[in-house]
Amino acid sequence: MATRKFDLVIAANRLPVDRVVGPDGRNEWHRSPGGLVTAMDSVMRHRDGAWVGWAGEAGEAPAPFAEAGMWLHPVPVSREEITSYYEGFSNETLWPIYHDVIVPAHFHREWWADYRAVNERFAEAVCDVAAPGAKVWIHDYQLQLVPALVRERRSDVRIGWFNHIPFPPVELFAQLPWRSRIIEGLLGADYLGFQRQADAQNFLRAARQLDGRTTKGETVTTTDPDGSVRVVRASAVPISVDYEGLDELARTPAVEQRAEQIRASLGDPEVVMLGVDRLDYTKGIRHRLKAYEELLVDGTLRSPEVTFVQVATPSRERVAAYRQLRSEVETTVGRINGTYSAIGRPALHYLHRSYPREEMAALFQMADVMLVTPLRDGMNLVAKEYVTCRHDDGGALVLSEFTGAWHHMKQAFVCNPHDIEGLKLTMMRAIETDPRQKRRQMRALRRQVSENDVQTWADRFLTNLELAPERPDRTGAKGARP
Ligand code: GDG
Repeated sequence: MATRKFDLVIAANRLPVDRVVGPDGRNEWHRSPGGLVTAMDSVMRHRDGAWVGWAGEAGEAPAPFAEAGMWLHPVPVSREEITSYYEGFSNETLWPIYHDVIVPAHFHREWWADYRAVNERFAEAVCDVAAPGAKVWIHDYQLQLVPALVRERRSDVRIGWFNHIPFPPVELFAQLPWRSRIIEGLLGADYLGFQRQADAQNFLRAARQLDGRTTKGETVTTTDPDGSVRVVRASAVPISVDYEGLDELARTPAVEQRAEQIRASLGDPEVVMLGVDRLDYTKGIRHRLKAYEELLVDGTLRSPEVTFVQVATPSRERVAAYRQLRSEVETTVGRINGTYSAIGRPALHYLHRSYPREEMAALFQMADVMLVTPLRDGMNLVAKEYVTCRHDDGGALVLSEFTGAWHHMKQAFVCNPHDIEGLKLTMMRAIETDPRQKRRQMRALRRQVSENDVQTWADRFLTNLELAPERPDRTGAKGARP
């Protein structure tokens, strides 16, 4: 059977679904967790396109199939490559470097070799499904070589790349032994999108300082292997949430009742604080718990009048730094509960599992204070989801200034999570500020997110891709557009 071709092709490390074997032994596909999938799933439901990605299991890939209105094209990744390309180079080399080296980065040449090999495989799969002149939208740090690899094979397609995580300052990026190869890989694109302007600038600076490229404003000039000169644009397009869909879900009677039920099952405390994160060292969970514990120790907060619910979705459990984090978090949870809980009334509810969307919406709705305290985060969708679910204008958002979200959610209670005293004061302000003032802040936050939702983000990205500087110009002059 001939491969189907599409005018829009998405490539991301993971497909948006996980295989679950149903009770009748047949394959069922359930939505996989994480920020990228949450965002792109709603974008792709409004567009006819193909999604190229890994299906999440080692070895042979399932045949391409249609699911949830999309054409899914699985790319095989072997067991060794899961260790080297995914857990190794993506999550132990790039992830720490791109997040301020919160934990040390590890460099291994074998990991790099497999990263390259898997990127080649993704590029081939993209070329298989891309129609002539298609738009190819590549996602994230796992696929930074794909733009150039696609261009080598297909000069007819338009290539864009979006980074969901921060792009590091040049001093950190410079540590990467393969930094020039990564810059080269990315410059295969026509357009590069980043969460913050600072990320785009970091990239431009790296291209100039480390690789001697000419940059001007938001553009870099590059020469392709065939000698043609192109201009690549790098700018900020901040991601957002499906405001309409989530707002609608949060207003359903089932979700509203569930929110009341959760609150009642917590013993109707005066204040419920909530954290929702993948269990990742970038999310500042330890800092948040430390601040909460100190507020209990000094008697500023008392359990059971106040309680804290922390959902910590399991993540990257085979990577040592994540296992270490889990063990530290769980020790702290045990200590806090051992000291401050009453029978049947824990001071801290720690939930190491994932929940359906409806349950998340109910949790957001019942929480008086949402704690979003990352040490570094590309955007943080949880902050935007929380305000989207607060159609009652209730609640208060504590937001770290080290998230991309902070740049346009300045009406939140802003914190520096490294400053534990400051974090404690901000948590108390979020609890004690006059409710009318808090409602004003929440209304402003909701307006901001509703006017800049995920569809706006996707439209902006695709328009930027469309308008990106023109095709190769063999005279050596810069492209047609700035
Ligand atoms: C990366 C960047 C950037 C979490 N637990 C459950 C669940 N989730 C959902 C949340 C949210 C998503 O996962 C997490 O998104 P974040 O943005 O908070 O974080 P990352 O996974 O690190 O995402 C990040 C993002 O990409 C998008 O560009 O914002 O900076 O690191 O949507 O609600 N969803 C469900 N059950 C859970 O238990 N249903």
